[in-house]
Amino acid sequence: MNLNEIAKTLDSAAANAKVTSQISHTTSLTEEQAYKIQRLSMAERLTRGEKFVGLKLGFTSFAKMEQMGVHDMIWGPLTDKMWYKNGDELPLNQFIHPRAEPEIAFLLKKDLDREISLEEIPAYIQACAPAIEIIDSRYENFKFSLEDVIADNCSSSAFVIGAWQPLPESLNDLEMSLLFDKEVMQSDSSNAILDNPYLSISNASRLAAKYNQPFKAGDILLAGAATPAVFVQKGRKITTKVAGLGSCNIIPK
Ligand code: OOG
Ligand code: MG
Repeated sequence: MNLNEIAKTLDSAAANAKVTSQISHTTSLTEEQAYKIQRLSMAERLTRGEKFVGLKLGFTSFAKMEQMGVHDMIWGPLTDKMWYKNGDELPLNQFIHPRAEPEIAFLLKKDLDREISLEEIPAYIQACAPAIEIIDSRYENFKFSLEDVIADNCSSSAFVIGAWQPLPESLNDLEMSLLFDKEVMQSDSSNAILDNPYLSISNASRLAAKYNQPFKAGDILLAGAATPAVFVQKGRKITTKVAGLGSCNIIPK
């Protein structure tokens, strides 16, 4: 099996917004091989000039794991091309079947090369903010195995971050909702994210250290969705609201 060929197929599916079939239908991959493919396809993007801007975690809530039928946390890199500004338009012709998720983002103030504890977070994290992640699986019908989705860079395709806020003492018990125009499509407590969204930082630091992924001052981290993802609808403004942290939005066109 040629991991580089699989990486190129996935990369071109993402670049051209064209579906491709699940790798696991024809090839069985280990998790390690899946992350190798993820790195190879990311290398293609970086060669085209995209810049690494941070990491995301996925499947940090039961709601997401249940929705997608997978049962382990995943992680992958984010690039500047995926980063839309608050209030931007989302050009739907560049996506296959995008879905939106309500998330919390973090901003690193210091390079991080080892696993840190909850107590160390204020020393390493500058700020947090409400965020929207747009995921867009490159696989038919948005169906995949855990290895498939890891290889497909965790379905990452776009994200928006609201205004940065100082870190509150606790990020527990905050209502997080995803709205299309004024309609609440999904909502849950921030506790849905690993029982405590701050735990996403220690998990990301552990993974970054384990896989030798540099994590630097100024990088961002997406903690993972608090609720199931919802298919984007043309013309309906997408908003994430996090109680106490504010909101951000993007308009699919
Ligand atoms: C994989 C990405 C999951 C999250 O926040 O849990 C994710 C997918 O569901 O396609 O981004
Ligand atoms: Mg997500």
